[in-house]
Amino acid sequence: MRAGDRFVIRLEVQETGEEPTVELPEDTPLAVRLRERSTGAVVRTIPIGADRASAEALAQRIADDLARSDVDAFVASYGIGSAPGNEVRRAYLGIGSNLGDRAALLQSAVDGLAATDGITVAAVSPVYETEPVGGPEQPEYLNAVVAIDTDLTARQLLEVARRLEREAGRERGERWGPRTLDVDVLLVGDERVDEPDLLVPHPRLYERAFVMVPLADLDPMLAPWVPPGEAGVRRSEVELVQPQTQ
Ligand code: X6L
Ligand code: MG
Ligand code: MG
Repeated sequence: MRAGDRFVIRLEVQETGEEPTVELPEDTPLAVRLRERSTGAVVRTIPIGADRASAEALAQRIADDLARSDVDAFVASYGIGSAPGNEVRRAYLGIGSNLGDRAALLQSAVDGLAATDGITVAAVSPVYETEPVGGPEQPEYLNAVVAIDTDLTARQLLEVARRLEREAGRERGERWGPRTLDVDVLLVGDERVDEPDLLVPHPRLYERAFVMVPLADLDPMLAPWVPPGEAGVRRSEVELVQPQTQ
């Protein structure tokens, strides 16, 4: 397959992802973004600053490569989809459920992670019964944190998280509403991602007792203090099974 059939390069306003218009203030930060053609998912962001001519030149150069290369050659030469050097890193994912058979849904998330190529489940925290924070009135959550070893990038982990949520029958409704399964990418080694649809470390990680308490169980160094709200976080009878490594 030709790389241009799979990916599209766009010049975007960094904040909004929109196409820059002529009325745009001259100092608006721009980004050149490579996206999956079919889903629009961001594969790579190159922040450019406000220099529109440079941004256009870069986008054109990448567009030429997309037209010339096959997918494998393009992905290899741009290092897309892999951590630098493909090294394995420890990552932490938050899981939560407050609809349906919550314990079974959390266990299938853990099993789904273990069954994913490039992921080994290293540890699963205790499960907590937690009072809902934010959003409408809704049932209590079961929350836990999963430690994984992975050579996937934060972006690839986000795609895995979305697949697991979809497989759990999650329906997108009201913001912060009840859900069968929520999988959040909390930390991926020391990778930092700051893109419109993905922020790692998770920006509200340190404010949420329902994440920090189970995270502290796995590695107290990552959660040296636990935020207020601890009162709404109680150990559950539910125990998740750590799948055997394949
Ligand atoms: C003011 C306004 C203060 C909003 C906090 C906090 C909003 C957390 C959303 C907030 C605010 C969230 C879970 C949850 C959600 C979960 C528990 C969210 C997103 N997810 N409550 N609420 N467990 N216990 O997994 O985290 S919705
Ligand atoms: Mg969440
Ligand atoms: Mg989420």
